[in-house]
Amino acid sequence: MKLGSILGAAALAALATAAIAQEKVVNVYNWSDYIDEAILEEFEAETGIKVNYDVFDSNELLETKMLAGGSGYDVVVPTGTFLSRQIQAGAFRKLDMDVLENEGNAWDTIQERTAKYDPDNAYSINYMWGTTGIGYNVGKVTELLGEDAPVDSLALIFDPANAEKLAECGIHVLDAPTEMIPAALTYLGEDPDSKDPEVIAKTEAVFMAIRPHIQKFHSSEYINALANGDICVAFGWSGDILQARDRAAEADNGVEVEYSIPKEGALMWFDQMAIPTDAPNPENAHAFIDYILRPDVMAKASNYVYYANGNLPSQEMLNEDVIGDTAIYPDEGTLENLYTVTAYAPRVNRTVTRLWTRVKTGQ
Ligand code: SPD
Repeated sequence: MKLGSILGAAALAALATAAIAQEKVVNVYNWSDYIDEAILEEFEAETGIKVNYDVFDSNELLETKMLAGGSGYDVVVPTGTFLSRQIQAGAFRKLDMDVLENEGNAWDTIQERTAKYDPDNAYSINYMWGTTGIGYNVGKVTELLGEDAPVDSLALIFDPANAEKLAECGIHVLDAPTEMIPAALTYLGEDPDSKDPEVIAKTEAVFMAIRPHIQKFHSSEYINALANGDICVAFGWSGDILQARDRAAEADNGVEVEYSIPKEGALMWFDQMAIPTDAPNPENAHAFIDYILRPDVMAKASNYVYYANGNLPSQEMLNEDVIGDTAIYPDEGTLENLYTVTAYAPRVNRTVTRLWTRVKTGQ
């Protein structure tokens, strides 16, 4: 090979290396089934920042990464209860509000609630919020439990007599003790936010009584399982169940899925965008969060995933089947039926984790 060609190849290689070194990226770790991917493409086209997008379906998994450090993520989306513990552990950096031009779009009604987990909302900003309730296949549940099936009650799942009958068509519940224990406490008439180990221990008998009738403990598979008619009941997250409803309608497979907020009370939660302390690209993280905070972008996201968001001006751009659905944007009456919870202290958390392992293994 001639010297000139060798030099030319070397120069090209150096240029390519420089281009790679300069490529702007943002590494995002979000919940599964939680964004319209067109939003990511539009962000990339507008900013030139490439989005590396990974998903999870468990706060516990995210927390393990945040507490260990070195995750490589720039933007993550913990739920408020977990966020508060992670802020205390020093896992997040304060947001630079001067850079977040769209921060003023935050809805004060939601910010008042999220301040319970992130005082002054200094470390996080709301992405979506929602409730945890019952998704059900209308036809199957009516067939097995009759017209008076208690589809708006925790008894649909927690009463062993109902669970036994519904086992025939399949029940999934979340693999999330911080969701399931408050629900079981509510069923027992106890405070869902109880931190008393003796009170929490009462839920073990409730779970063990229905354990043989639960097909799966999983926090994302229920969307397709409900939509395909593979299961008939899921205790899961509001928007996920509404996405299952739409997937079934699109498939035109005769499956009718509905979501109900249990009359005994349901958990209201808040998923918050935050930047890890050791994020490799904090500037790009701010650019990403600021883009998401645009009202048109937030509206597009909510219209796609059927979750409410914490962005006030986006509400004018929401589809009527989102802003007008009280299962997504609860009215005053529905709000009265919702509760929030706070994080477990480490000692109680260990009790909860052990209890949940026994429940899942049935031992
Ligand atoms: N598919 C997205 C589900 C988002 C659920 N967020 C977790 C809420 C925890 N309470």
